[in-house]
Amino acid sequence: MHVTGNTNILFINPWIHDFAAYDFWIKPLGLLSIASLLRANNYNVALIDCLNPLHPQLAQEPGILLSKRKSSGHGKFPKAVIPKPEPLQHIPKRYHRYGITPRLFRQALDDHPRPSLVLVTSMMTYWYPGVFEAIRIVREALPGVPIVLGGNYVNLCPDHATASGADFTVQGAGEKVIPSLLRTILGRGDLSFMPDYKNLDTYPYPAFDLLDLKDQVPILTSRGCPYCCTYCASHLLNETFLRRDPGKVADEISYWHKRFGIRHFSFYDDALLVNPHEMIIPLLKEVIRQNRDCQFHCPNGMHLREITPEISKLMFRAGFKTIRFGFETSDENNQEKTGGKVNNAHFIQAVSYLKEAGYERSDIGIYILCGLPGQACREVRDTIEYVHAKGAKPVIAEYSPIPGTALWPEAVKSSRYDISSDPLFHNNSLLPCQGEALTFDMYNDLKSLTRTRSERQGMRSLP
Ligand code: B12
Ligand code: SF4
Repeated sequence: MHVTGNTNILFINPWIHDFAAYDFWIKPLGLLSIASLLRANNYNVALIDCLNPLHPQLAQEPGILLSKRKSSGHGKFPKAVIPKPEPLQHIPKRYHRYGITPRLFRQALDDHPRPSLVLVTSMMTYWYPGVFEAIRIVREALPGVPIVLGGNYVNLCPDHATASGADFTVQGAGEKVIPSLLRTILGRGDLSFMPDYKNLDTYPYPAFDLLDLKDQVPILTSRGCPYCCTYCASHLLNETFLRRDPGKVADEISYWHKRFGIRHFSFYDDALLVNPHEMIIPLLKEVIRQNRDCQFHCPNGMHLREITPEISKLMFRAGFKTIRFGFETSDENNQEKTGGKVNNAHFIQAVSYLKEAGYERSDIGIYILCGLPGQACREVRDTIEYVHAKGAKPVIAEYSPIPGTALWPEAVKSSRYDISSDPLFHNNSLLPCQGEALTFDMYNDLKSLTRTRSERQGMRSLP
């Protein structure tokens, strides 16, 4: 096939199929970055967002549960109960499709001009059933149109992704692979505008205008991370640590604020605070100077070791509202063994600086990893207590095993599931690597311990 002229390309953000999913400032940033690059090259781009909570016909759809959104860019997705996939039948919880209904999806496919190409993204590895369902429906509705699948699931489970039903599964950053992809599929790959991969400031801003719900905009000031923690995939997804110019990041924030009145921004960086003089300090100063009445949210954990009195004060003044930090454990041996990104002294110091700057305990969310291979309940409980005692808010982050990480072989050995055969078992809500030392009863008690932040109320079963 050889296509010329203004070609239509349809982008699909697929459903999430899971036991639970919360829109914690989730937007399809990677997909919209590719869309804006193609638009800059005169392609006609359109998006069907299966997660769109604003679809005008949602309320009339049978079986859909709607929920109110929060005003600051997060909230519940619409959802419907669906049958569990066969390998998850034994789990005594309801399984959902989060987002619009398949009927509305088919209708959107009919309403769009027939595309020459469909590009589908993917995020968590264990969300692949929603991706497969979207591809199946596109195939039925648009016979003969090539479908390409990319994103994190493909990057982390490339072999498994070949069963997706897409014509091509593509690994790597979309911006890099797009020219050869267009050449292979459309016979047209010479893009007149191409960014310089080593300079993130040459990328066009993501095409957030394609989203119906513009309640918040995610910002990426960098790609990758200089650390290499044993449980994390960052180094598998990014070859190097690349950063933007902080002034250009501030320009992007003010662009979205002026264009759509956006007041809430979420940072998706793996390492926002690292080498603070290169990014966060100049960025915060510029945000304060611009004085735009915006709020900033960091749902992805930041580095405690980088927190200083100056950064704390600047964050507070700039409107950094949701702050979360990766601590993982108070066991210093394990901190060292898993990558050494933080120690207890960093944590204690950071909390005191943040409080001096004006943050309250309830603002300072500290992620604690739960369900690591061989991990005992005691370690998690001690960490919750430690975090609480030092004046911050413990937040449990259930471990999701990721192929290719240093911890993966141990995860495979320790899991009661065959996690290497089916990514459904990577689902963190299954606690796939938990063992006798951390049973589900203990886990439930740990959850209520974090909620009540009390050592004594109803905690008798905790060893
Ligand atoms: C931001 C983020 C979040 C956000 C939400 C992001 C979202 N949109 O869904 C929040 C904070 C909510 C989140 C939560 C979690 N996350 Co998270 N998250 C990330 C993070 C840091 C960045 C994702 C991102 O947007 N990157 C930037 C964009 C530009 O990249 P991208 O989407 O990959 O797109 C590029 C390519 O993939 C490709 N591409 C994408 N689509 C397509 C399509 C085509 C056709 C092509 C050709 C190419 C292509 O091109 C794009 C541009 O270069 C990643 C790590 C990372 N560095 O990627 C982890 C990551 C995805 N998360 C991870 C984990 C473990 C979690 C949690 C389970 C953590 C926990 N224990 O609680 C939760 C689970 C959430 C849930 N169950 O609801 C793991 C993956 C786990 C897995 N099994 O898949 C990752 C990889 C981090 C890690 N620790 O290693 N996360
Ligand atoms: S510091 Fe954070 S992002 Fe970087 S490798 Fe460790 S867990 Fe991953």
